[in-house]
Amino acid sequence: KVVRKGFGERAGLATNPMGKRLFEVMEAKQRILCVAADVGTTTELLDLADKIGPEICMLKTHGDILSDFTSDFGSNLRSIAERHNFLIFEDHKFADIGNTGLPKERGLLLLSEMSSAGNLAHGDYTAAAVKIAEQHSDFVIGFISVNPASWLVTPSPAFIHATPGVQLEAGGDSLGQQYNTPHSVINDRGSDIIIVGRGIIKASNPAETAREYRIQGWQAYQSSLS
Ligand code: BMP
Repeated sequence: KVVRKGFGERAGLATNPMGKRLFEVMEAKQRILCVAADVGTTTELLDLADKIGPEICMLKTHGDILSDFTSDFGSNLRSIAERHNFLIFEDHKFADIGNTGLPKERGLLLLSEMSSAGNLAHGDYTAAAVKIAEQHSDFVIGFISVNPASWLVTPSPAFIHATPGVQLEAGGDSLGQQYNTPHSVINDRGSDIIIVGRGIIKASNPAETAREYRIQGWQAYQSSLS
């Protein structure tokens, strides 16, 4: 079991403004839930964002799977995010030369581990990701990780950990995704944010189900503080 500092205290330790804001939103809203909005159209995404907005600290998007991406989509999503006070995380598995990735008041979640079976992001790769984060803490706000408690001896409270592969029951899908429960992700694996896609977006009532994940997530966080 990992015992941690609270998000309010960690907000004061983050160097990147976006990382600081994320901790502040989590503390103020009492939310550690991020929904992976993997839907096919902008209308579905905006509708989902508005419905689940109150339950989340962050919404994760894959802009490139939207079939009807339009220029006003970004501003529409941003106004929903402002209304419900959540951050937007575009999940781009971004890898390019430095010049293409210059930060614009943004923060990066470095992929240190993956949730899919047989992936290659472990061992030396994960250790190198930690070093890169430490060297670039002005831009890197934390990690996408699966079991940080297993490789971080002394986790830096300034970095946030967000974990995909979360459902209310452990299991998997037919393509290698592996699921752990909110309690296990936060209490045993030492993460801070649960990222939930299909567990919520495929539910018959996504808003109601998001509420359930939100409650379980926050309870798990609170028990990790004592
Ligand atoms: P789901 O809960 O439906 O399995 O979705 C998980 C989400 O997290 C997807 O958007 C996927 O792209 C993302 N993700 C993941 O599942 N594993 C990783 O290692 C990294 C990810 O970004």
